[in-house]
Amino acid sequence: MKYIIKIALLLLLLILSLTGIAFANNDDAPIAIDGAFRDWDGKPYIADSKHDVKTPASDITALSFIADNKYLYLSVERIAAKKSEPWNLSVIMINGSEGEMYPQDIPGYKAFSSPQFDIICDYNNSNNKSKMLINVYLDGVKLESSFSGSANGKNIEFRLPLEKVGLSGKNKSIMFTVKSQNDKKEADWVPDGKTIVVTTGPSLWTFSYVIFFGFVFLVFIKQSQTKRMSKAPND
Ligand SMILES: [Ca+2]
Ligand SMILES: [Ca+2]
Repeated sequence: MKYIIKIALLLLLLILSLTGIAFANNDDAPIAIDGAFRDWDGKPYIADSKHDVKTPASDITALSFIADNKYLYLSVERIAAKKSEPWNLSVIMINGSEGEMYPQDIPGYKAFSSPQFDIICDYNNSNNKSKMLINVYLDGVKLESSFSGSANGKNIEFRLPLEKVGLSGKNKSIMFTVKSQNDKKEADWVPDGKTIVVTTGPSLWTFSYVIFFGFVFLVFIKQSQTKRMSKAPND
């Protein structure tokens, strides 16, 4: 019996050490998409390695995230940017159920399909970095557009409408990962080989954590198999 308790405690410790756990306030619209970044203080945050891609403008150093029942809010920081260097990000909605399913090829992860948001930023012929227009696309359709970059060109914030990928509503788990890419076909993934999970409200606390892709993949596959099985009698 003692042995079983010991094993259970060890397992618990292992799980706790594998997951970075963060709590965050989930008031209505927790973030203003306005190019001011103070509202991200105390929100869940992941640091990413510097120099894991050669191009500084594509090299993500930090990602902050939070969700309410309608949107996933993200703030991204990169290592450096020269004048008018574009951002080119994709947010892979791992458990998204609506929108076009794109085949995903993520390092350390089995091939699967899911919807993705694409974030294309455009300086609108201006050298003033805070005048950068940040556009959110899904399947080639522009859904959001805002001037929400920092003046030094290193930070942007934006929000993704969860309804479009079937993940809006109360107490939904949202699983995602972010890719920064460029014309030289370099890609910086955040987080590396793991996925981010955020739970929507309505509780005052949003639960968010990072887990290994493999584990998420297993859960995800199991869920879709269960769905398929429960659908089968109607086919
Ligand atoms: Ca803001
Ligand atoms: Ca990086």
